[in-house]
Amino acid sequence: MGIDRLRALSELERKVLWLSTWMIHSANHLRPNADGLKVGGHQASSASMATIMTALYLAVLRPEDRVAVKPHASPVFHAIQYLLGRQTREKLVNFRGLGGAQSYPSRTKDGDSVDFSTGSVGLGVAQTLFSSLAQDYVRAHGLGEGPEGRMVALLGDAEMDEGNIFEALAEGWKHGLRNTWWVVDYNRQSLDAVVREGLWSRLEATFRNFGWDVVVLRHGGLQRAAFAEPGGDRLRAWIEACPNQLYSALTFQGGAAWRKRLTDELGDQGDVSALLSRRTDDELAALMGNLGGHDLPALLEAFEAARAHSRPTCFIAYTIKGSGLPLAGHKDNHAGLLTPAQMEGFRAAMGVREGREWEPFEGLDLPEAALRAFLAAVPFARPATRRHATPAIPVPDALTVPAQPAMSTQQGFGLLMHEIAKLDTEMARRIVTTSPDVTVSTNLGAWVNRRGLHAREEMADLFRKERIPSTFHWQASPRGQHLELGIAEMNLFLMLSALGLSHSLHGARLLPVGTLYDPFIERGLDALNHACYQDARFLVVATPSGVTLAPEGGAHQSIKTPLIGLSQDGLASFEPAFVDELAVILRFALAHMQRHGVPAPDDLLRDAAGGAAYLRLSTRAVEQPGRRMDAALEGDILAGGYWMRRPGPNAEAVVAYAGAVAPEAIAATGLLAEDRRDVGLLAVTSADRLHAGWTAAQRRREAGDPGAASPGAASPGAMSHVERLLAPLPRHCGLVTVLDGHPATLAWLGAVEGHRTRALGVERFGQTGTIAELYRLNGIDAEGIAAAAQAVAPGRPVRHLRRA
Ligand SMILES: Cc1ncc(C[n+]2csc(CCOP(=O)(O)OP(=O)(O)O)c2C)c(N)n1
Ligand SMILES: [Mg+2]
Repeated sequence: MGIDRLRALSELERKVLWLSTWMIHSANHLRPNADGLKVGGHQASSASMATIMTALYLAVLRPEDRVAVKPHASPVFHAIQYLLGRQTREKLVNFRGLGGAQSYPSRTKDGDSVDFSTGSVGLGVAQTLFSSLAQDYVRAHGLGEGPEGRMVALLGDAEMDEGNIFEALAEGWKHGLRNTWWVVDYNRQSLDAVVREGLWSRLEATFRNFGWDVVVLRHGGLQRAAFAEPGGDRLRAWIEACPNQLYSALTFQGGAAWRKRLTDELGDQGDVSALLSRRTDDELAALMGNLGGHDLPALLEAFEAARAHSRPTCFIAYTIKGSGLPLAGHKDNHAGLLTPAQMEGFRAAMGVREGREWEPFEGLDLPEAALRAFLAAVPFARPATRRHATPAIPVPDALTVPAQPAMSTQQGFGLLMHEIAKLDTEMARRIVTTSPDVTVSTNLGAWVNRRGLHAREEMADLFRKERIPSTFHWQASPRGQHLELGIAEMNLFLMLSALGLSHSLHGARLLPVGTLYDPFIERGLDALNHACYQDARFLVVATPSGVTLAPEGGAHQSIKTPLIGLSQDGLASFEPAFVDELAVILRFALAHMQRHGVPAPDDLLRDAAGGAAYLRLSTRAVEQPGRRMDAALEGDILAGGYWMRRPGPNAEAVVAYAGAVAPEAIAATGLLAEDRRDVGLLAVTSADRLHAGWTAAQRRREAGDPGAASPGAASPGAMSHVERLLAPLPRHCGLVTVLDGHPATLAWLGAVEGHRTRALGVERFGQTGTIAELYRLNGIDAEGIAAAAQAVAPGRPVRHLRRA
């Protein structure tokens, strides 16, 4: 048979440590540096995890497992993938360069071995928990195939300071979490500091309280053997009582310092003195550094034992930050780099010859052929689909628009979802809704009544059983399609991110729809950003929004979410005013989240690539337009806007509005039209898409695209939608933009064709009141809009103007 597994792993572990250290060194010291900026990379944080990750990737993990790697251990990850033939040398040489291996593992930019993008500490950790829940959801619905995978997070000990991890722990407990491993690189150092004494015994208790197994890997084999020697129990007691700071400091100082300290504190105890003097300084340093997280056999044994069950398990692996490097243990080592002289010493110690630094088997004590054979047989690298290509679920050409004379977009959303809930289609079955304790108040109640709550076990709605009247039936079963979450909005976005990657990670396409209050998007914003960064596919629907939620007051009013929608990459954002627009947009979103194509040059919005979507809705009932939908209008709504009242050739003023202020914009246009010619009213359904198209068209023209010319003269295909809308306006026409949100969202419209513009919106924390009062206060009522028009397009004063 092949070579001894442990020997091969320990040789490869050395190589992993070498390559990760060298990769960072090379990027910082050898690659030409045009900016004079430190390139960076974390040699100490990487070294800390070299053994753990070698054990996992080269022995323990199976192809069905999915992993979130501690962001600053990225070089270790790349080194391992390189050894497995899943990463190129060129990308390693270009670590942290354009197109090179990424600073932090990235799903979209590194190869398919990255399951979760990490970078913002805490998020990757929690995401594995939600991915495990997503995997259970998929299985409960009879989807997905092959063995269930473990969802594994490799985390730094200080990552536990991120509150979102605790929020996730609570949610996992509620949903009967399984198949989740968190492996803590317990080096007792963060970026700035040494971790507070005793913190982890509290965290350990927290894990156990939430039903996790906790496996502590404290001592390595060398230490355990020493403890068995006479006097060993004293040494063990000393090590276990040693404060984190002191252990780190002595580690940094090395064998002589260890000997002095141990001799001072334990040395007069006969046996212990003998135990110490049997070892050279180097051997003593090796002994004291031999913690559980650097001990391959201990790690392998612990991981393999946990494979036998599905209980969530937290491994606390004691490590030394910078283990094996001259920066080991130093409290300032987080961003520390080996000096060129230290690197020379390390190279010699690793037996790596000059010029052969990137060679995968250089300096190892086993024959290359044997190591190659070992790597070829690594279970993680078995041919298997790590990223599934899941076909899209058909979406109908149109959704049934509820017919009511006056509705809010929130109400319309609830009705549309109710209509979908009645369908017996694959799309209806694949939709999974989730909400952080605002299911009812965001109008998902009717959907949940029909489709049920999801839980691993049947759970009756006791109110229903007791015949207590209630509008809502909260019957839970494995077949249910709504995942009810606690209030934490971070969890909502992590859940959407997990569900929204299910097509790729678990081989089952889901259509996740999450609802929350618009202002609380900001509470989960980093998780939303991260979900988009790793190209998760979902729809988030937010109500109520803006000052339009009037009596709820300033604490619940969202001002800047439209700017989030405008600026968030990977998220197509809409703010419709009417329910027929919403129906078109909802249908689009369900299709958009399933697209994975390559955009053609004239696909300015890059729709072929697909993405997530965000709908900012309102609770304000507004009068609905009559039946009016056709293909052209649909196209305009999706491109971001349409003329609700087309301006004539001599237009003096145009009002452009988004969302719930539609009635005010319509009324203002009416006022203006009394005294002005050709007034126009532009309905903006997506500031985001109008803006994205505009900048993309400009960039195309600037890049000298032969099909593109200046907006005025260009072939229409080269123009963006907003340019086509605004180009016909005469130059002197004034523009007033208005929305219930930050005015900057639409202010840029004036820059498209150079029209003088006044941007209205909300800039200050709000008040409680009626809609009319609050709109007046913010100057976004009809009179405010008309007054603004008067300022940018002076003509005869408007007669009915209250404040002109
Ligand atoms: C949300 C967030 N805040 C801050 C940082 C900057 N940062 C990166 S690593 C780190 C310290 C991490 O310490 P630990 O988790 O113990 O990792 P290790 O000791 O293994 O380097 C910090 C503060 C970050 N990446 N993400
Ligand atoms: Mg740490």
